[in-house]
Amino acid sequence: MIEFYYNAAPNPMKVALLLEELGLAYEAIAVDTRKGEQFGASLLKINPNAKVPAIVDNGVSVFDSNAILLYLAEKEQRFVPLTAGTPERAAMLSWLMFIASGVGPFSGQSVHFRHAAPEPKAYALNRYDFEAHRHWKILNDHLATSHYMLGRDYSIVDMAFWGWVRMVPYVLGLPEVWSTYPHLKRLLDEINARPAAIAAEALKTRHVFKAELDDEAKRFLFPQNERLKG
Ligand SMILES: N[C@@H](CCC(=O)N[C@@H](CS)C(=O)NCC(=O)O)C(=O)O
Repeated sequence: MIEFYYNAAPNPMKVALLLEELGLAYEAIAVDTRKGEQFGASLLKINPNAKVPAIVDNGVSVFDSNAILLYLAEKEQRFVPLTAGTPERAAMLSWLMFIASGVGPFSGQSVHFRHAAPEPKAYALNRYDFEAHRHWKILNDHLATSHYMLGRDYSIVDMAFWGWVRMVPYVLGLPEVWSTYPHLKRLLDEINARPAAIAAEALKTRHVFKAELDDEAKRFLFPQNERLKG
């Protein structure tokens, strides 16, 4: 059985969706990052980056959400174009890495500076808000002419997209944002209706995660701030 180290944040949820889509047997192991559980020795052995998601599949450790998506999809030979050197495989790698290296990090920083950072933050918030919008607009424009991220076939790229697109109103601080990005919303709604997405969303109800972003949680999540204390 696959061990799945997770919390309810966007990157673990991508993997929860794929595990459900594949119908694989897995044990969901809650990692409460607001309590510092990501720094526990057992998780560090699996993911030296001290973050979720991570999996152990029959003794094989994999960390980083998009690496896990690719690993599981290739192993199961589903939801991924497999033939090297083809346009389909090239498009899959391009969009998967675009989400991994652009959409996720810029959206994450937009959340941080909008919702958590102390003042003054106008410069940083403007940079990350701008970049988050720019990345989401690229996806919205792509989805205007492509049903799924890779055309006609639902794939791990849509699952990587789903992890983050659920959060777009919070990421951009705009509850009404869907009128600007209707094609994002169209695919979000479609994926949300899939039984696997409903099961992935229900996962977090099995565990209790700390809700407060208090001083202790901030020390674990933003350890860099300790350097600013005199
Ligand atoms: N590149 C990693 C990022 C993972 C990541 O940032 N995970 C967050 C939850 S979405 C986390 O574990 N945060 C706890 C921390 O930063 O200490 C991935 O895609 O899996």
